[in-house]
Order: sequence, then C-alpha cells, then structure tokens
Amino acid sequence: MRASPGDTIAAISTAVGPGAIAIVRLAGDRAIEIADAVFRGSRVLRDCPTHTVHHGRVADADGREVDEVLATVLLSPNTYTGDDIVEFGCHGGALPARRVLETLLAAGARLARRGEFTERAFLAGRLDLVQAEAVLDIITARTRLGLESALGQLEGELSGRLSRLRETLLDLRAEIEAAVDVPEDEIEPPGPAAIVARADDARARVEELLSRCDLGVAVREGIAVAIVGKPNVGKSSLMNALLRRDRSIVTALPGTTRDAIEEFLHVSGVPVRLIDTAGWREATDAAEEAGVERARAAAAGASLVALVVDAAAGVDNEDAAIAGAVDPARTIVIGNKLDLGKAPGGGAFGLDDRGWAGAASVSALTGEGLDDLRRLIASVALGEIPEGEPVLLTNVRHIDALRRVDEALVRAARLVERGSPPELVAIEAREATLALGEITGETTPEDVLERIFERFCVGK
Ligand SMILES: Nc1nc2c(ncn2[C@@H]2O[C@H](COP(=O)(O)OP(=O)(O)OP(=O)(O)O)[C@@H](O)[C@H]2O)c(=O)[nH]1
Ligand SMILES: [Mg+2]
Repeated sequence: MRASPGDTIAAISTAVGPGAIAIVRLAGDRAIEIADAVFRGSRVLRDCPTHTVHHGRVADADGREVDEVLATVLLSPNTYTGDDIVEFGCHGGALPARRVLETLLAAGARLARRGEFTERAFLAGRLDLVQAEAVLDIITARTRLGLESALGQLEGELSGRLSRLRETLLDLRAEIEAAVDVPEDEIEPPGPAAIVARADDARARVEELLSRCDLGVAVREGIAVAIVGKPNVGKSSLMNALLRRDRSIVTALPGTTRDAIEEFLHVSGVPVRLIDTAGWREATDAAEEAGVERARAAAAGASLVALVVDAAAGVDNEDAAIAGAVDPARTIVIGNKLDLGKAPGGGAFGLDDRGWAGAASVSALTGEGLDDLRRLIASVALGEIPEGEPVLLTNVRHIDALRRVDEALVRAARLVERGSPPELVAIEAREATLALGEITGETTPEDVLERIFERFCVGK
C-alpha cells in the first residue's frame, strides 16, 4: 500500500518557474510542530486558530533566513487531506520554495509522492475516487466544457447519482437475499416480478448515466477527427488552415505527408484531436505504404472522418475507392480548392450518396467556408449540447465499470426470468455492486488506485 498516514509530508504545490508566489504545502500529524521549528513570526503557529494566515520568516537549523513567508494554518479535520496542514506562501521562482521545502524536510517532513495529498484526502474519506479524479481533470482540463464537468464531479454531482444507484442495487440485493433465505414464519419474499422490476429500475439509472457518455469522453479527451483523401487534394493545407499555423508540410507534389500528424485544437468550442494523414494510393515505397496503412487505421479509429476531395477537379475512381472504404455515417465530405472553381456533381461532389454525415465546400487557401466547416464538425461530432446541463460521465474508467454494472443487471434479470435459483441471481447482483464500487473507490483494486494517483503532480 502506498499510504503511510503517520508521515508528515511536504511538497511544492505550485508550478515550477518564475511567478509571483509559490506555495509549499505541509500535511500530517506533525505539520504544526515541524512548521513551528522553522517559522519565525510574531506568534507560534501552535497557538493560532485554524484557517488563519501569519506573516513571518522561515529559517534553517543554523538560524539562517530562507525566505519571507505567509504561513496559513489549517487544522484537522476541515482541510483538504483531513490532516493538519500548513501552507507557506513564499516568493515565486524556483529557489525560495525549494529552499523552504528543504528546510521542512530537514526538520522532519518527508517529500510527498505524486498525488499523495489527494490520496490522503481520498483515504480519509474527504473525497471519493470520482472526486479525486475530478481534481486531476480540473488541473488538466483543456476546454470550458471539460472544466465545467470536472467541477461538477468534484462538487459531487456524479457521486450523488452513483450513491442513489447504489441504494437501488442494495435494495435489489436485499430482495434477492430474502428470496434465498426464506424463514418459515415470515412474510412472503418478493416474487420474481418484483426483483426484475427493481433490476430494471437500476438499469434505467445506469443507462441514463451512460446515454451521453460518448459526449463526455469527447469533452474530456477530445474527438478524434481524421483527415483522409487521395494525395494532393489539400489535406495538410486544411489541417494548417484549421489550426491557423503551418504544422503540416504542404507541397505541390502528391505523397508529401507520410506519417500521421496529430494536433489538438478547439473547433467551435469542441475539443478536437485533428489527425492529418498520408494520401491514399498505391504506395511507391515502404515508408509511403506504412503511411497509407496509418491513414486507414486513423480513419477506422477516429470518431469523425473528414474525407477531402478536390472540388474544382471533381472526383475520380481513386476518390470513389476511398469513399467506399470509410463509414459514411461518421464521414464528412469536404470539397477543397473551391477558389479554383466547382466541378458539377452536387452535394457530395459526385461521390455516391451513401448517407454522409455532412458535406462542406472550402478553400484551405483563402479560408472560404472554414467557419461553416467548423460548425459542421462540432455539430456532427457532438450533436446539440444542452445548455446548462453538465456532462456527468467523462471518464473511460467510470464508463467501463458502469457498463459492467449494466451487464450484471441484465444477467440477473435473465436468471430470474428463467426461474434460476436465487443464489445465482445474488452473485450477479453482487457483481453489479462491486463494479459500481470501483467507480467511487470502495472496491477499486489497489493497482488501479495507484495508477490514478500517480497521474497527479507532486504537491497535489
Ligand atoms: N488553389 C488551391 N490550392 C490548394 C488548396 N489547398 C491546397 N492547395 C494546394 O494543393 C497542393 C497539395 O496540398 P497539400 O495540403 O500538401 O495536399 P495533401 O492532400 O496533404 O497531399 P499529400 O500529403 O501528398 O497527400 C499544394 O500545392 C497546395 O498549395 C486550395 O484550397 N486552393
Ligand atoms: Mg499532406
């Protein structure tokens, strides 16, 4: 186990680099004692009430001044980790905070591991695992929507729903167990219909949570959009135009892009991982062949495919072959080079109407049509985002566990309907509760916990 609750831990909690202030955090049973050993102010911190700030200096064991600081005293239990905490606000820059930290370590603190403050908060029951992960999501949020949903999760919106689901599952288990173990003189246990109804009730809650999870994952991780098409149609030019910088190499020669190039950007507020790929054609060498293979894989793995054709020249058999190899329901056909004219051919530029998710005419050169394309990508990728409604489920780990809850409930209901022994139904109901507990942390395997907290930075 990583946890060592007896230790008093310290770390620099602010980012490294020049800045106005830096914060060194000290947490644990001996936090106040260690802080007092290094702090010189008008008051002894031991005598200070909780949630108060004190001006003073930190001095090392030889009495040499280390930095001028503001010490914030936060006493257990109403602190982030649940322990006593002292936070030293030092001068910014790498050195003052590092010297203060060294002084605290010399006075008996231990350097905190990555995420150890948050891990303590979790172990002390101050946060459940969903909330601890939300802390990480807040730090790493790349979009407004991602930040909003992470804040909602930290405030317990998702945890509240999960705990209501847990209640339903516990009721279900109680009913099944009553059926397993029927005492002679008691009232009738709930019949199969009641148990199936309860399982359905739980499933409805699970499904409601899962219903917009694709959107949630997109909000947190970005939607993968693969730009594909035959060589020289302007895929890299389009990538650069959307990014508004020259990221991908553009030349007049077909076969310029070899490797798949990935960049993150916002398209109408939607986080997108844009992937430029090699033009699809019969490769002329091994490197190109590998590039085309990557392009195919990118198209297969992406949430959305941007199939680029030359709007001015019109489509040919090569374009048609590529169009036949992608999934039309998640493909937008983009006619590029509109500045050179538009060949006849209608909506999909002459490609068969396979039920494309959308079509747009653009010029990567002049920028014409790009705003409409951005809106199209956002609306096809996410559908309408309901205003003011937080996206609750954004984490693949949570989604995976909830799917397992759902599967266990389906199996349980099926067993009841088939008249299987209640003992078997009870096993499935237990599975469902265990899977749910993995999300909030009650039954999360140790190695998963470790992996989660290791993703944090030191000092959080
Ligand atoms: N007139 C015009 N030329 C364009 C436009 N977009 C791209 N081009 C030109 O078309 C040529 C090919 O552009 P690229 O962006 O390299 O095309 P690509 O599809 O990435 O090509 P490969 O990487 O070889 O598959 C370059 O000469 C671009 O300047 C456009 O909208 N209008
Ligand atoms: Mg290219």
